[in-house]
Amino acid sequence: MLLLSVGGAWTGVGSACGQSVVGERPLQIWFDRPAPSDTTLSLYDYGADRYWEHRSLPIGNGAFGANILGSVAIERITLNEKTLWTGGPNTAGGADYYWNVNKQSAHWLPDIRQAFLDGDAVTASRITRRNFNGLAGYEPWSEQPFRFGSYTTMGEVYVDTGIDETDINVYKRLLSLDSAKVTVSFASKQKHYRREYFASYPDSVMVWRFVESASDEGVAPSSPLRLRYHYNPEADVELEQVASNEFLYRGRLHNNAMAFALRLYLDGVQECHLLPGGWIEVVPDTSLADVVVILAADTDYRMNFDPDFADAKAYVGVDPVQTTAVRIKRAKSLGYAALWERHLADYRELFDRVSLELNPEKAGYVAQRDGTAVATGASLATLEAKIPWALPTNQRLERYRQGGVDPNLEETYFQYGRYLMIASSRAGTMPANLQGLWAKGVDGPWRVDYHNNINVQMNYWPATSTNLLECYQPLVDYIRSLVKSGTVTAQAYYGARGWTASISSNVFGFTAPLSSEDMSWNFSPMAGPWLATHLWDYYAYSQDEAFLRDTAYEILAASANFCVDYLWEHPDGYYTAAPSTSPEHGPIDAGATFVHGVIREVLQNAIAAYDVLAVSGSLPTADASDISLHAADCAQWKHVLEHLAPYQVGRYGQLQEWSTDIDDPQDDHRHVNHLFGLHPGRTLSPITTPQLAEACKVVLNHRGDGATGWSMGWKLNQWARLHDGDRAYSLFGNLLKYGTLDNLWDTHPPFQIDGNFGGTAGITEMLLQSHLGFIHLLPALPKAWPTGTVRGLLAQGGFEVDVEWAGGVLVVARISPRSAFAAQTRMEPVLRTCTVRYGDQTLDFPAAVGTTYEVRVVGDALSVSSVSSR
Ligand code: FUC
Repeated sequence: MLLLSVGGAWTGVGSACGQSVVGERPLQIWFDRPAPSDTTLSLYDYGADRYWEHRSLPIGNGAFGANILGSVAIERITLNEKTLWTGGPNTAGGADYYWNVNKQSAHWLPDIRQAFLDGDAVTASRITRRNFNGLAGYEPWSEQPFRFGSYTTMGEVYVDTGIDETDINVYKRLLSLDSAKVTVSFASKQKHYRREYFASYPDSVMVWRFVESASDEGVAPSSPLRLRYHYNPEADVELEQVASNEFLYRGRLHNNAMAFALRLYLDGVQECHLLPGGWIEVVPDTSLADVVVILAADTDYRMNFDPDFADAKAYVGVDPVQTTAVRIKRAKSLGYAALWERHLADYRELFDRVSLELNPEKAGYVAQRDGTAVATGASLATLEAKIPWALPTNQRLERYRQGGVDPNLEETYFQYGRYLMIASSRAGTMPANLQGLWAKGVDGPWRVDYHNNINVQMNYWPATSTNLLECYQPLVDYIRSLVKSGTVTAQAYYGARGWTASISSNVFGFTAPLSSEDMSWNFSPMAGPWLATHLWDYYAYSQDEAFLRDTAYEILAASANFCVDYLWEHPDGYYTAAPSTSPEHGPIDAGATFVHGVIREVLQNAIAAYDVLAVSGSLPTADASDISLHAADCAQWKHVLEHLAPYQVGRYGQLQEWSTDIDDPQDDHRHVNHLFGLHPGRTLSPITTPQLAEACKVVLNHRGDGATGWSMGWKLNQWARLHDGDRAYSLFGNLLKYGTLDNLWDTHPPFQIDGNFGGTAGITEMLLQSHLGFIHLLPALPKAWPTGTVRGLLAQGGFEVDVEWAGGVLVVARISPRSAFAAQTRMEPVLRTCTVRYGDQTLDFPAAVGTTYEVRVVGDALSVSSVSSR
């Protein structure tokens, strides 16, 4: 292993510990300073824990996650379980109270519409404000008991190591994206220490390992470790020593009696004692190589797609004492080495599908490869310049902010979004929330909820295009969890068929508006339809027809029906969204562009889904008459789509946000929802609607290139869809420079994960787009990335795509039609037509699963120059 002494820290560039080998570019986030050993931070004040927010490193298995602070004397690890929520039907208010959240307001719609016809927007707005809110408050103090609830911490564990932290050197706290493991290593008084942390999806446990020694073959710590669980103060928790080296914490939240359990098993120990103050003393077996702590956590929450509205326990159905016992028992029998191997295999199977290399000639690794920089004793500055990952991430980021070029940091940011997706969204639990999985307090920003007017949707943009379809499953389940209650909401407010949701949701199927009369954010009937578009997206990438038939179609069709019923047939002949808004500013409108954009998308998706299933004869039917009902629905969707209020261009040449031309060019609001049709939708584009695309550009110029993290992430995607690579790159640069914390978490502020996912999706959009029915290669390549390779991206239509470019132009694209995601359930067509576009050139060719097609520019034209089977 090659060791470089950089900035007082030892930087391993070897193959041990899951790090990449010399010559490859490691994907890692690391710091050379420990967090202070502070055990006084309150779980009530989520904003005060700056180290947690800026410098901790997250791990997770989709459900159970942690942040590693890497403090020396007393290690601090924050814990989260994704379903640990207050609120829901099991508060003291009971099920009736929980579900009684919708107002019966549909009968007000004619009055609002009449007021608009009378030119009386004030009355229209007043009626909407008073009647289109809901009954449940959004703040924990707004009602008793608090029923919307909040995602809440699982607590923290302190590990008192007894190490003197006054004299530490070669400290390193490193998250390897290549292996999904955090390593904390340092030396103190001639002794080396190493700790390793990972969260395993296949075995549903988290594993911590404590070693004394710098090498892989360590020895167990020579002094006892003392552990203490600092639990959620809004819960009752009991500790039981279930075996000499196994401890069980049983908890129950005060608000809704949700039960949870945390189980700790200590391997490689001589004995454990309970000490006063809740400390567990662990005496290592010094004849062994390490002390390993295996943790399992769970709650009594169960997902429910068909909740009984009278049942307070509709979401209760798991015994966490039992599930954690089973997991620990199994993990014990596997042991550390097998747990590690199984975790690594599972993680790499997903993560390694996509690689990205930007400007390799500038990234330093070529110069480093032969080791001459080290051998010739090059100065530290030379080394740092050539090997940017030898710098701690906070210093790299600072250098990037000052204009430093660092393509490997950009790649790392891209891959970090994929890492965070794998760590926070695996099948069997709820989707990634506002902070993914990692929330610090009893309560958090916006309840750390599911925000449906951009945030949860943005979280899932990269799951499809960056080849992580398995991670999409929690979003699908979340959407399913909203349908039954959303049907009640659709009826109550709009007298509509179908279902919808509103601005915020939780893990208990909440779909009503909240109680605030601030309609700028709280009027959000497009939440449901926007979510429904994700079902089609999943099909478009996966080509999983069984999914379309069995899961998606009815939900999507019901959403299209909701849109049809919600629309107002205006006397001018257009179907118009009234009342409507464009989040989260401006008036109540009679036809906000955002709403029409979403409806256009849902109707198109529903029609396309109908066509797919009608052709294969698999429309869901209980009896024969259902076929004609489906056909009638589809005819209505087509009719409404043809008569939907059109996009309008205003006096500045801008795509109008509102039904009238009131846009303010000074308005730099973070939301750009009226460009929904440009991105994530597909009804606006420079290719199909060039004039309207120009109008989108005007909007983005007005809005500017700053904003909150997620907003920069969105505008990056939108500039990419406008095929302006340099502008997209400058938005990406702004996101990384001004919307990113030292640990590369996106910040709103505070930490909010959507921008990470939006950033990863946006980089993908710069290199590959496929939303218009063809594979568009390098649609927005910036000058800053003249050379590069991306491998393993997915394109709609069921293709996997690699692209190589040099000198700013395409070298070759390799396109492989994939088997349908759930191939066993689908009839595989022998050939699919693949349409590829590069610049102004397009090429069609028949493509077969199992074959890879190489596309190049030959002369002035595109051609499939070679074909290989794989
Ligand atoms: C949306 C945004 C806010 C914030 C919140 C969680 O409402 O407008 O900026 O991101 O979600």
